[in-house]
Amino acid sequence: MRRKEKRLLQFAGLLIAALLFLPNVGLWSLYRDRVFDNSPDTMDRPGGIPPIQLNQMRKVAQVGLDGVRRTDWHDYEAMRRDAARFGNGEQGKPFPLTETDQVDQAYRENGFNIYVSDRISLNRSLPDIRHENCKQKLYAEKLPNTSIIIPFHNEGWSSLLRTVHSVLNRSPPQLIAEVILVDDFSDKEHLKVPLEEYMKRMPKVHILRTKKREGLIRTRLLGAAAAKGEVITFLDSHCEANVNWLPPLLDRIAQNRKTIVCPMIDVIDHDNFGYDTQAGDAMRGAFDWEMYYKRIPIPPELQRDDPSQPFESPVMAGGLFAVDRKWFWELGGYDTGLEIWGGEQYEISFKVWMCGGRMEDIPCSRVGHIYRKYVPYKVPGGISLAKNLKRVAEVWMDEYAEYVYQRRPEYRHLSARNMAERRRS
Ligand code: LR7
Ligand code: MN
Repeated sequence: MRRKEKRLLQFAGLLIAALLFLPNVGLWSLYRDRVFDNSPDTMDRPGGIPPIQLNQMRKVAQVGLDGVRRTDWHDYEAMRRDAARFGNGEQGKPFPLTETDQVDQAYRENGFNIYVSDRISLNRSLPDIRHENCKQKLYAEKLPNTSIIIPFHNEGWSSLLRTVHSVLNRSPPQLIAEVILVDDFSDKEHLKVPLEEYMKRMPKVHILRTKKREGLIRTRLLGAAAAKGEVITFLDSHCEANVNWLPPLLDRIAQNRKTIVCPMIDVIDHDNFGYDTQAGDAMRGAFDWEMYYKRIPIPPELQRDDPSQPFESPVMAGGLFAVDRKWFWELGGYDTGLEIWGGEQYEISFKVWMCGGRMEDIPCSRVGHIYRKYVPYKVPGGISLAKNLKRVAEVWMDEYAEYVYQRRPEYRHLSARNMAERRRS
């Protein structure tokens, strides 16, 4: 009898411990759900949580011919929770705008409608618009972890926080070493003490600040210099990471550390915050002789039968990519003579291709970005995009810089800081 009671007690103890501590079962999982959820206008869907197919719950692992153990990295529990959300902007739906929502003031400070952003949950759900094949893919069980680096200058409160929430909500925690927010000398009050107070509840998030306005290039470098993760992943300060966005990026770097990878960049509408793919998905980055960035169709001979496969890209859009941290520094990081905005996407792209690395777009990784209506921030006097572009062309394009001068004769006599010094180094 006694022994039986003891057994019973032991069992009860174990049960309580499991309830408290087991991930996804225990009470901590409830805590994790709630602690970040300060959502406006979000309720559980009437009629309960939609069922999820059983085959989607199965976590599989396989050993490939290369001996690498691969696993299903999807977080089905989080996906189910997302699917159950409804309310303003949920499932990436456009916010129903009235004319009063579209006053100029809403756009002035950010170049997008911050009133709408403020009325959408920081944890809003997004539509899973990946190619069907992405849903079956397995990635290495052992992946490098990453520091996420987000530079910002006078970013809106809800757009910045939604970036951070989406990353933490949709990434396997063990793959996120830290999130580094780097403030490029913002003067908005909400980005000072209130941001620090808010981030106290997110121990992985650190805030660094520049001592003067540096521009996005040196601001990213400040974050990268502090980063401890094996990989660094840069994002703009107004993004939303979509389902299982991170493992497909890290997996390519794990296979070849000299690969720089970019997610597919989806569009978050600057008026209504609807989430959608960019027009024409089978496109990749390019530029013309004016150094104007554009996306052009992937040439037919390079198109894959399976559109979920990674493909090579000559130049990246700039803001959203992951790179092995040591490789980033072996490439020399960014040219610190590039000011405020622009040109750095070519510089890093040219270097990776010229130094024996490669650059890829990864269709199974999707991240939304708010394309602004206009640039809201000031650029200090004497600084211009043209100078950055000239500098990149002169340093890296050799005789091809001449083509740029033919199209932009006014670049020829621009003085771009420290050019000779850069070439020597
Ligand atoms: O002075 C500044 N200091 C900053 O820290 C100016 C900007 N920033 C921050 C800003 O808060 C944001 O997080 O730097 C980031 C990029 O600035 P944006 O959002 O004003 O740039 P963008 O989205 O208009 O421009 C694209 O091209 C830039 C060229 O320098 C950068 O590479 C951006 O990261 C890049 N954005 C993307 O690639 C997302 C897809 C858009 C495209 C194409
Ligand atoms: Mn941006």
